[in-house]
Amino acid sequence: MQPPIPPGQPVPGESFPTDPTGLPEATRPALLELADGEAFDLRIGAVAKRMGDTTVRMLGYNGSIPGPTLKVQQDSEVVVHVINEGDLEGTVHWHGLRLDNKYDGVPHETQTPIPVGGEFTYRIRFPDPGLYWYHPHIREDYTQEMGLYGNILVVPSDPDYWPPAQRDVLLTLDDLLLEDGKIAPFSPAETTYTAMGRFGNVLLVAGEPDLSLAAKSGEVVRLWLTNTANTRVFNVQLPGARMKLVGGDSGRVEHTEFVSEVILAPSERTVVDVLFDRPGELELQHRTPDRAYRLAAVTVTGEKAAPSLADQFQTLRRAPELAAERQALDAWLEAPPDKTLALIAEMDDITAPGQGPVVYACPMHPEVSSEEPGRCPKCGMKLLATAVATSYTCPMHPEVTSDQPGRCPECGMKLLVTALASQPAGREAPAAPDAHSGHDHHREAHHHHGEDHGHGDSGGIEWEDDMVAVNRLTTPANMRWMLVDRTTGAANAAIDWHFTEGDRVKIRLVNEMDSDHPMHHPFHLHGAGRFLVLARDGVAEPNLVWKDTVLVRTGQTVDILFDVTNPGLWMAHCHIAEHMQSGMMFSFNVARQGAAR
Ligand SMILES: [Cu+2]
Repeated sequence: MQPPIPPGQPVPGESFPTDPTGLPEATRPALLELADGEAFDLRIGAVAKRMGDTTVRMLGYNGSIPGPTLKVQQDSEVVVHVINEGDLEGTVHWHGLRLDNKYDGVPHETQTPIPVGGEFTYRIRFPDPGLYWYHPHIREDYTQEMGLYGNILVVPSDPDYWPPAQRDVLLTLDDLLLEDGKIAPFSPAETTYTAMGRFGNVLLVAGEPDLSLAAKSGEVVRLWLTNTANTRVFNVQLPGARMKLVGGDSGRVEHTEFVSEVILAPSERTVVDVLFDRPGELELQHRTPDRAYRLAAVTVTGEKAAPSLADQFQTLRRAPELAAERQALDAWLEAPPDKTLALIAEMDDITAPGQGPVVYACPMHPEVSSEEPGRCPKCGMKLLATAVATSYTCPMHPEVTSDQPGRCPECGMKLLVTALASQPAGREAPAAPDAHSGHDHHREAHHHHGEDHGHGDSGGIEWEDDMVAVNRLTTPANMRWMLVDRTTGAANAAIDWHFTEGDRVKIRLVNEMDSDHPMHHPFHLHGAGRFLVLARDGVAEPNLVWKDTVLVRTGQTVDILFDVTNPGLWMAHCHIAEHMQSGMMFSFNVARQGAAR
């Protein structure tokens, strides 16, 4: 059931505005260095954004995409005066921050939505160093996709918290779906692309479709990466330079380590130090098992960086606060989970009403078909109707035909199907971004998308939209994503969890293969606390870091240890925007210590 449409909201059937004429051109994000207690305005409004040879209408904070980068000191507080001049009512969620519940930006729960033309003032504190971000929490499948996201860099009180680096470069990773030079339409009435989320075909890095970076020889650059996409998982590599993992969602990692790639699911952050040891033309890339995309061109000049940090770059460090957490890890690994959540989907047949589906096929594996409904033996996905009957005939009286199922008026026999029309359930070429990638990067050779989800070369990740036609037609009405509490059986909003400030809770996340569409989910907990990943499929996490989002791959079981620190009513949800919009979320209570529950 759709709730009634509040005044000022678009009416179903109407579309969001798309005309960029007369709008200010989107600018580069400003760096706002904010002192403790400082206040500033954050204005949501429409902008014109150049995308290759076309210009589209998008939304920005203070006229830029991404919005301004907030640079603040750990333990400081700032006041943000939000003015909503966007397309629909909104809130601002301060992602990853452990903050006062009333400023968490959850509509109808922690605040009244800010109407178009309205304002709201947030007081935001920053207890933890690291990289965070802000975005809307109403229809973010639309609003966040339109450009409403920005970073927060919290500078640690301890000057030795991070290894030395010459420069900070903040990069949001996103994608946008363009069709015929326009942003593919959204329905104001409902979220579409509910099955896999909305994949884009243009990659936007720091808001740019074709970003160029420069570095000096011997320079150590810290890359602060945030995945702001609706659903796309990024696997970031930088061939020709050395990459060292130094941090994650909330602060530094237990031990720094040299890596060749980092994987970020929607809303996850990763901090890597990069040493460019010699001059040359490099590429920051996103690499799936099948393709490589250029995220940015990197020109390393012959100019030498001074002073040289090359020696310090070789030094690997440990974080004592996380080494201390590791001491207690064995006990937590052995402990039974306090809560177990299953991640599953229910999907209706996407067929015209009144026409019985007669052939079922897997949208991911079209060679798999059946006359009966069921699941794909290769990937576990629910088989979808691919053909429907368009003509029925009585076998005894061939002159009796109908376009509806029924019985023969002559003899009462059930009419049998005599003609079929195919449905748009067949697998298509994925709508993959090919923006500015050289031909040599398209290694199309074998696009065998995970022979077996979770075990094949896809690694339990849906890297592309492999069922575009079906995905586009899915909405919360025909596709229901669910978090199910395996103890109580309650699903989504019916889940009723109560914790107390100071609790540590072991939560088991089970991404079930027995689901109408098994796929990965980035599971996010709001600022009631932060968590450590304990184990993935029973394997202890080798490098701890405080997190607010964890990627649960297809078929995977992930155990997390949630450190509950902030009282209030908080959300848990999948961070694929379309999954959350289809209901894959719930709220839980955290009581103050000593307070009666
Ligand atoms: Cu999900």
